[in-house]
Amino acid sequence: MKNQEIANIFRQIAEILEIKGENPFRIRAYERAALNIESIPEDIEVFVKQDRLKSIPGIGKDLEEKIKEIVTEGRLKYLEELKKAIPEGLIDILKVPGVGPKTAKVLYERLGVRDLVMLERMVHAGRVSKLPGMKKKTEENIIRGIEILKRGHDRMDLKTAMDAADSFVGRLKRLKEVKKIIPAGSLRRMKDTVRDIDILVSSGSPKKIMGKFTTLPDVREVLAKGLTKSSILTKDGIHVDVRVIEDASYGAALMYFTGSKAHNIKLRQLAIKKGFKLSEYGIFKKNKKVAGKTEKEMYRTLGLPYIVPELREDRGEVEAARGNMLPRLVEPGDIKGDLHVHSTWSDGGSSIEEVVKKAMGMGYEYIGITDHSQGLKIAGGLSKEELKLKKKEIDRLSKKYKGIKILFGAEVDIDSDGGLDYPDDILNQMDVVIGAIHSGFKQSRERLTARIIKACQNKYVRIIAHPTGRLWGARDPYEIDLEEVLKACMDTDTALEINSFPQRLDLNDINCRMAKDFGVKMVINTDAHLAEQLEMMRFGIACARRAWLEKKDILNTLSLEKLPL
Ligand code: DGT
Ligand code: CA
Repeated sequence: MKNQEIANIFRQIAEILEIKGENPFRIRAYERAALNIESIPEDIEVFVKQDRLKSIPGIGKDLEEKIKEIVTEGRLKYLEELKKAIPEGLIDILKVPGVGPKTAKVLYERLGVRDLVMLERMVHAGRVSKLPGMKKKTEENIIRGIEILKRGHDRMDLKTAMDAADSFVGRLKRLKEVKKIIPAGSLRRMKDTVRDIDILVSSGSPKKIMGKFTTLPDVREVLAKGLTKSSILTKDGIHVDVRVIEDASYGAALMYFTGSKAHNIKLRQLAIKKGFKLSEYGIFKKNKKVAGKTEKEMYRTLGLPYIVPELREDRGEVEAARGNMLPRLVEPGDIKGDLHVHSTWSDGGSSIEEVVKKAMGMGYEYIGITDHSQGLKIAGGLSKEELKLKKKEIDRLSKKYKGIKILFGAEVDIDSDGGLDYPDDILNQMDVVIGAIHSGFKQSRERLTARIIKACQNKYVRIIAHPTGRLWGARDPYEIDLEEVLKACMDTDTALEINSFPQRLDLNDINCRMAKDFGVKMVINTDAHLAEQLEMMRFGIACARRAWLEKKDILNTLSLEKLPL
């Protein structure tokens, strides 16, 4: 949890510096450090102890000191001083997507807007568009931005939920009274965003469990404490419920609280048809319990094979199960490599060698080193000369590490008209070329669609990265006509990425399922900016499984010789 705390502090610093109009590179440095820190799977305190902070991308001497101060003191003096320089509520206003520091300043100076509540009042009263330099469109954007912000607060990304759940499960497990413990709900279904965490415990001593749970150190507030169910808010504002269930009905409860609600309703209807009654306590025939201890037993009693949690959304899984037509979902062991990884050559924090070692540790056959292209200066994009040097380095490492194929590639920026940031005679030297949009998100749907289609038509582009550009809590997806893009992918043999970064998970499950229906191949990539982040693959796999994808639907389950790059 420390990682998130530090990331939040760095983000706040970036925001205040932004209002103060400081050097954009300095601001970006804090933002980048925040993003990297929150996506490290390990606890940052381990890095402090082992004196490895500088191995994190973007952490130099200065930020190293700051992290140490936060870890040891629990606060950062620099941030406290910065905060004094501006009105408090202005920081919240900056969180509205589409409101930059300049706008925030004008709103404050001309309308006295000091917080979100006032901002909302002013935009709805039409006062903002009357200000010099502001258009009706700005006002509409702010209204939409406030909506995004509110939604972002409502739910968290999957990794945040998983980390929080793991921490509670880890602590509660130590009680000998706990027989079984599993986080259920949307988290168990591996949904990309999660509203709250529902933990189920099987135990004969609920009182002991409730006592422990409600007094754990991460608890900020106990919302309810009952005999078998309690709810708390963590220090990060995450809502966690724990329910204690008897072992005899653990399977029934797990099924019920895993959901989804729609899946449960479907099962209940099926149970009724078969003359049963289904509830969170079990399956009953004329008031006699016939199943309940395990989920497998529950499904079997309903005449169904086991349905994995990722599929339980009432998107045809119950029908498929009845017909024995459930897909054989892709599994972590099927993945043979990661085709989208950054290194220190652009904005990554690990050297190519570190990435290669990590990839070998994961048992991969190949690894694509795809740094940013020249136009993306802020992310350290590579010039043509630097590309040559990078190629040399890859050749050197290829001789040293024979157990893995290191693919020379790039994440090439797609410009505002669909052109690519490197000419064809450079692209043709690469093993893997990924096209990606990093700017012009506000263009019309037609234009954005046309840009992607044009990139697909370039014969060297084999993959489109994070196709809709969404960043959870920060940016809605940009609008594209997915059907048109899918058609273009089919015509040009281009694959679409499932970006495994928890804030992205893009394409999402629903869009991936549509891609599968079209016959478009997907690639599950991590977009790692640090060797450890290759572990994010599991989130992308979860997304693929929720989309019913099988091994054959995914390019990077193919061995190197079969890879159509
Ligand atoms: P979320 O919004 O990310 O927390 O999503 P869930 O699916 O975790 O939803 P939540 O926490 O409201 O409830 C957990 C599970 O409990 C849900 O997936 C299914 C079950 N459940 C909750 N309310 C109902 C209900 O009214 N009917 C049925 N059949 N199941 C319910
Ligand atoms: Ca939930």
